[in-house]
Amino acid sequence: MSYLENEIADEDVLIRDLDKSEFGSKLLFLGLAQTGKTSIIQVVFENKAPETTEGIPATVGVRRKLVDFSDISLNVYDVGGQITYLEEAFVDLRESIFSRIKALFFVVDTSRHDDFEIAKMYFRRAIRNLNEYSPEGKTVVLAHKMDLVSTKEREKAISFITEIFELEDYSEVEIFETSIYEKTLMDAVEKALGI
Ligand SMILES: Nc1nc2c(ncn2[C@@H]2O[C@H](COP(=O)(O)OP(=O)(O)O)[C@@H](O)[C@H]2O)c(=O)[nH]1
Ligand SMILES: [Mg+2]
Repeated sequence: MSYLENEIADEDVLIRDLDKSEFGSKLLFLGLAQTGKTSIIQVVFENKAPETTEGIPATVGVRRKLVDFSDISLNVYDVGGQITYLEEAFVDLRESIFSRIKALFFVVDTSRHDDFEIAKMYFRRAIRNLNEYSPEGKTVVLAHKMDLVSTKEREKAISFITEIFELEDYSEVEIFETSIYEKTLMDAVEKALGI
């Protein structure tokens, strides 16, 4: 078995294997590597315990999972955060990735200030693609790993990301503080989905 096959769990498929006839609402998780996208998906949609996400392998390419969440069928897309996968998502796979999206979750590791500028660049590209292919789609920014920020610094952290990402230019975009170890994560996902 090749390294790549080894990485792919049974229920996963690479996006290249998809046909267009998918059902369920589509959610897209985007963000730089190691920000917590796959962990969020496992905790929220697969009922995994947060601790079990420590050391999960980096996501290869784009992965899709069909899940049931609060009686809704959802197609959850997890885009590997390495720059090559992001670039592929924004170029070759652009239309299939960004079409028919109900909600885009842009995940930021709140504790890694040095990455905010490059994250912002991908955020803006994501918004442009969403506007083009899924103008009805909702965008939320998850200021994630908030457990690593002290309670009194959290508000400041949200303001900082809001400022760097220039979120005041995107009145329809909401930002939520989240952590896989806190209830905030489920609250944010439910709000984004209008549940
Ligand atoms: N402290 C903390 N660590 C997290 C959180 N979410 C994910 N992680 C950890 O961050 C690392 C990278 O997560 P992963 O889901 O692989 O990131 P991805 O590359 O964006 O898919 C893992 O060790 C996770 O356990 C969080 O809310 N708080
Ligand atoms: Mg991942």
